[in-house]
Amino acid sequence: MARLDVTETFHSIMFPGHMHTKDSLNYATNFEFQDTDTVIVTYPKSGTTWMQEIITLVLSKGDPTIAQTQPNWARAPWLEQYYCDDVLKASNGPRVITTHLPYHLLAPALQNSKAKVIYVARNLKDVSVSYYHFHKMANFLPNPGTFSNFLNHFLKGAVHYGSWFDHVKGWTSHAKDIQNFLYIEYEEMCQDLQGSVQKVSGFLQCPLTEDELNLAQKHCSFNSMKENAMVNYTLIPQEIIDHSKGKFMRKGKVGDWRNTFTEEQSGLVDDVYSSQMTDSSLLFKWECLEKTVRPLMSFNTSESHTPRTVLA
Ligand code: PPS
Repeated sequence: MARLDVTETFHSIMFPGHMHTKDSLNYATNFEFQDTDTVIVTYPKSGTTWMQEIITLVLSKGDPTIAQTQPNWARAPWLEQYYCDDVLKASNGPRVITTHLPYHLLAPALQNSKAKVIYVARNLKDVSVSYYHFHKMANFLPNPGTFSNFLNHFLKGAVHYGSWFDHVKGWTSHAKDIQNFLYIEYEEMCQDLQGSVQKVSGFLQCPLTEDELNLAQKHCSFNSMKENAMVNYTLIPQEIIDHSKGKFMRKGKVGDWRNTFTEEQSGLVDDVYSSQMTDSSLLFKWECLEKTVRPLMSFNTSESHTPRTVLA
């Protein structure tokens, strides 16, 4: 499947035609989830591949064999991509499925499902920089032009997979409607990888011994994954991902946006963030670290698996 220049528009959201077709997107929205499924949900560049690796290692009790011999898309295929059905049919054992779809497109399929949903969110400034660099190397995404040009499109949601704001708000505001939901932030994974792996193992009810946990943590570190051809996308031919233009495992840092953003761009994002998130009670940990946008009055700590909320 080439279609490198094709954009597939589905429910007003653009998707790269290289991996998506109308049929594959319809397949995703009508998917029959099983209660034993684990579903990784992310906006692009938010820690998708990392969570795929963590889950693989949790399920294999820290044994890296599968992580080092099977590409991530074969272990945790993207639901909306054309090959998903074939991969799932060929798999045995509990299914791990990945998706970048917004909540409203998957909500009907997920209704009444007991599938375990893990939502990974990342600071939108770092997401925009990571996404910009990925556009430069991925020949199935449009040429991003300058960062300033890309950022304007990104803030309007006029990029592939749609608006970061709609994605994050859609999924987190419906966390309570999903029976088994774990919310985790990329920043938390960077700050406390062992704790994050433990959180995932607890959520998947797949306890690890201390040795297994240490092994899992070791193999999903940035440095291990950077060298692992099964997750660093070097298996993808040059004409599809141009590896001379960058690396998929690029920096893996929190706050790297500071090396790209001007002060003006940072202010613009803060303003758009404030206006777009007024109807959201979500308080990101990175907000606390960087600047508190709204006063922290009270956390809802009754359910550790759902996003923390602030009563403003
Ligand atoms: S994609 O294309 O949507 O699947 O991309 P995604 O996997 O969501 O995001 C890629 C970014 O995640 C970083 N990454 C990691 N950071 C820290 N530690 C580990 N182990 C790790 N694995 C992936 C990757 O480097 C991309 O971020 P940037 O900022 O570009 O480095």
